[in-house]
Amino acid sequence: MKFSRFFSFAGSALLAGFFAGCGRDDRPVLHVYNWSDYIADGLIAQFEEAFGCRVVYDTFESNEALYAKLQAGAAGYDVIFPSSYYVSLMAEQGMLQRLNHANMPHLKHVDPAVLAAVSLDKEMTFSVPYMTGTTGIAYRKDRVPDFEASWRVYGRSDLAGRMTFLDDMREVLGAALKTLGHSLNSTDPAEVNAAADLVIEWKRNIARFETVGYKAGIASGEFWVVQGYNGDVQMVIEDNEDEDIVYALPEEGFAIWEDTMAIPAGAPNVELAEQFINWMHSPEVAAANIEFNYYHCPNTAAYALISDEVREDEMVFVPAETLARGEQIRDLGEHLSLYNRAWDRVKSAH
Ligand code: SPD
Repeated sequence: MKFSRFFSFAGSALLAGFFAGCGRDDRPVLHVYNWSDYIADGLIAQFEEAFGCRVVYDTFESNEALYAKLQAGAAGYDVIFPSSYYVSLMAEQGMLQRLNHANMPHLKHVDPAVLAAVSLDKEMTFSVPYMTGTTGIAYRKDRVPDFEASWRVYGRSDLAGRMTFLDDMREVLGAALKTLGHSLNSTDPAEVNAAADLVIEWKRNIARFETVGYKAGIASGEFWVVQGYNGDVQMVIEDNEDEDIVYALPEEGFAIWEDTMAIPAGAPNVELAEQFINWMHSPEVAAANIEFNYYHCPNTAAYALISDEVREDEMVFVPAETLARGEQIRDLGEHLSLYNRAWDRVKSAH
């Protein structure tokens, strides 16, 4: 972690502690629930200052964890960041509020091309796009010089114990489905079960399912092959200035996804939540987030504000011909339980 990354969070925590310690912190509170490592340095402190509020920031590592926590009755979040394929499910179950666009003028900057091509909630009824990205394989070329861009690498017993998969059901089963030549949104029980069987076979070669620690693991050399999200891998490469780490998109195909911002039903502070989502799409803030996260935030006004280096980085702004080899993760509707059962089988297999 860069020093600045650490100090922005530490500074924010100290400020909150100072107010709390003096017993005179009557600022309104915004509760944000986001993925780890997913907002630029200092932005939370900037928002607190600009809106005279305090932000309580909590993180999760998978859509399943977010959904399960809210389903279990966790109340109190004002802004959450589900992937688009969970938005319709949550909306149908009354877990999300309709968004009032009149209170969010910066939504005019949301890139219409991305809304048309990638977003599932195209009218932004319940969610606003935050970042889009891909899921591929990062490997250490100093350790695996004969790497081939295929999910079949997970079958290599010579790399046993040096590989990780994300702890992300759709991503892992999706990789196996693509390897078997199927859609990663397949709802055919035979195909999904065959994918689970393949992951169980691969499981003997992986160290663990890991969504956060794989980044430090590949940087330190503990892991040599990891399934990862493009921006997270790029962050590891940049932070460690490590040219031996390479991101590859497997020949069989890969996942394309979009993470969004939404307001859960029962959010205590809707006004502040709307201000936060709106502010996240102000051009300067969106640009800061692209530069920090190395993901594509679909905000047309931000594109002119980012460095040429990032704008021309094909890991961040993935060319259309590359995206054409991927497949977007979609909502499975009633078939989600098929995947849940397959995933349970993968997790409990020895
Ligand atoms: N560090 C933030 C990573 C966010 C990844 N979200 C994508 C999930 C798609 N399954």
